[in-house]
Amino acid sequence: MDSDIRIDTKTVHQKPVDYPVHPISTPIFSSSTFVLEDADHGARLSSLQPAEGKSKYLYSRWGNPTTDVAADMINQLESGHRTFVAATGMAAISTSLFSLLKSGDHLVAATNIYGGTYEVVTKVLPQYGIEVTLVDGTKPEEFERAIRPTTRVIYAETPANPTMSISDLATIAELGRLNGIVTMVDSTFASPYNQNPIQFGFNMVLHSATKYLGGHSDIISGSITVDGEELEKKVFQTLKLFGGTMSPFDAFLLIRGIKTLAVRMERHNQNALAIAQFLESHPKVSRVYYPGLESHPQHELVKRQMRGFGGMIAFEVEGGMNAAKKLIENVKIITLAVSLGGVESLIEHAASMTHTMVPKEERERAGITDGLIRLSVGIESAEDLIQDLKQVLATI
Ligand code: LCS
Repeated sequence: MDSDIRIDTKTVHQKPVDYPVHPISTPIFSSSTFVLEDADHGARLSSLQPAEGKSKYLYSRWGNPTTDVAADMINQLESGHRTFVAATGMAAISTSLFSLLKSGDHLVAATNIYGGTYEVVTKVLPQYGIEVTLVDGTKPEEFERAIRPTTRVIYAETPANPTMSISDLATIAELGRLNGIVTMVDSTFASPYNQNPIQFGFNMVLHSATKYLGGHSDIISGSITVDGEELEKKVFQTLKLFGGTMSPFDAFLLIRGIKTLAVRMERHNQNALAIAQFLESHPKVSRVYYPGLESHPQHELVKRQMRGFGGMIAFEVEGGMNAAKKLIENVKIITLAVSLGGVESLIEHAASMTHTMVPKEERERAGITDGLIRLSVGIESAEDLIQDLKQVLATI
């Protein structure tokens, strides 16, 4: 820099960064904007035209090299056409819904969904003139009956939070295809290791990447995978305008997390099956919901659409709410906290925590009783986790 340039100019300008190096780990490109080579370069990117031989980045709300690497990794795992990453799972869900629904349109959604999603579909969407019909996510015939000429989206979550109920991916996808309706599924509980809904014909797959994809309980993030160009355009438009874009710092942690997804999921699957079997055989446990148990009412369907059964278990103990509270407060290795999908085991009470916004009547119908406990099984030793549950169950 010229020596006659003043200090206040010198402090803000650095030598432009050139990247002849090839780091094995993706750097955090924490830059809101990107240098344009000339006016035409800026004009082309701003009007969504390719700029041959020049950088494709204009502004980080539209796209960023670090967040793009995370998105591409998830896209590979889901075998999608394109994946977008979002600031949170809820940003992914609301961006997806708002990119396809307008006033006068109709949405058919499963009742068995995460509490926050339930609030969006029952409270927020109707404020914008979008009509919603809720159906039992385990019954494809209810989705079919609810379809109207104005239905634009079918929304499901499988396995569903917290009762592990399953939606039939192939049948619901076919319903959407025959009626020209976009099918969208929240696949967070399965993770791409255990389930790939696009293979069954679903059009959009959503994740709270806060959970298994991130895997370490250190970020809030989301993803949207689409199966074709038309949906890609719609989602990109809404994401960049609503602005629920992921931060490059979070993308760095997400990339780091995804690298160990397979080994983590293998252990989550093994541990959860062992714990579900232990709980099922315990006299103080009245009910266990785990897709990998033969007693799961949809176990045959589960085997058709999931490669593994995941790390999430819900169960009821004898003694209802009081016994459930005692259990979640007295475990020693397992931690009392909401959220899921991290390496550490977490336990919570769904009716008063994650699903408190769902009306009691609706909760009861979905199986979310006051005595229901949800356990996110981590990657610790299964024997230690079983021992932990055993010692508390003996006291209730
Ligand atoms: N989808 C599912 C299935 C979820 O479980 C959650 C969050 C979300 C979407 C929203 O994702 P976020 O914006 O939080 O990344 N589930 C939570 C839970 O069960 N306990 O705390 C949060």
